[in-house]
Amino acid sequence: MAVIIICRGEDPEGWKAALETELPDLKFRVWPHDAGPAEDIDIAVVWQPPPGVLATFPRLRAVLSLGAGVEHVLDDPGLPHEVPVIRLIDPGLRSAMVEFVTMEVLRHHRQESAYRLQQSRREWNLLHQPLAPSRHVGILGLGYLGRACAESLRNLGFRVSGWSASPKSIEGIGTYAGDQELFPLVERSDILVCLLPLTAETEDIIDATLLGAMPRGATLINAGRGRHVVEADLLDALDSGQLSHATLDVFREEPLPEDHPFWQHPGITLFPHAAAWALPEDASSILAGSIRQILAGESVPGGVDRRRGY
Ligand code: NDP
Ligand code: OXD
Repeated sequence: MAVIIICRGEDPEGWKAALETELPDLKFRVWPHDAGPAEDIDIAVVWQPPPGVLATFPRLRAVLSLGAGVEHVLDDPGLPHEVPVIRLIDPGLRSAMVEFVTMEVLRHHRQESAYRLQQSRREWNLLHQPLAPSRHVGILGLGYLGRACAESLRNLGFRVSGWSASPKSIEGIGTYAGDQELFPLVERSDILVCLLPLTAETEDIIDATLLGAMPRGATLINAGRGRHVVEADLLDALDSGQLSHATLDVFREEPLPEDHPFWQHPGITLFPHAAAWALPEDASSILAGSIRQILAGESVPGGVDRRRGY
């Protein structure tokens, strides 16, 4: 019985050491150099596993994502059908996302880019500054992360609304659900935050039609996935003044290619997928709890509905 750690662009040895401390009686392996016999593997802990690798473990009982998003697992055409996929529900990652979204909403709200431009020109000029209650923030996705961000912004006094697949009721937050209620939310969002999972329904959701429905001069914060945004439509919206600014943390191709127009665009603030990530020292106890439950045949929080895609 063993757990294999398969992660690209992450620190597999750091995860291994942290998980060994939590579960000293279990064997942990690191793919590919220390994978051992494939038939030993019961559980895979993964971030962006190469397509086809998970299919090579004949006794696999569960796949645990090292992130909240799971499209990096579900996109694998060889993923065994019957094996449960579990997304990470990590309070540390949630706190980091709340920090990131709050920081960027405040930066847009307080006109940070305009003041930095003025500074570069040695201009001393006070800009009209509305207060938070006159600014409407819309959040696409009211799940584990989106809801916490919505509540943080509500507590700062912003008018906050959120959009989800199923109806919700959250104190002090306007709630919208389903395809018919997307545009009523978008039309009133001075600042729109995307915290959706990437699924067949949400891919390319931020396109010319959606951007055109936002109030003129609005801003976008995308911390969901790059494939939520139609890049050419976003550039058009920024160049025409329909959008005044966009903060982008995630991209269709990561790392963002060196010659990509986003790098130099004055209307874009860019982060290298840095909004929130799971840390071995925080998240290993959560993963260890899930591993224990799986091995005991119990149900585990964060189970993914493969039909929905999240
Ligand atoms: P959850 O699964 O908890 O929440 C997803 C939310 O999106 C739910 O409210 C869900 O609605 C809603 N949703 C999904 N599909 C639709 C749809 N078709 N129409 C309307 N609403 C929809 O996910 P998390 O909050 O944990 O994470 C969200 C995403 O954030 C991740 O999938 C990942 O892509 C991204 N992320 C990015 C990070 C970064 O560093 N940039 C870090 C971590 C995550 P309902 O509640 O009704 O199911
Ligand atoms: C995640 C991420 O999905 O870091 O957790 O993007």
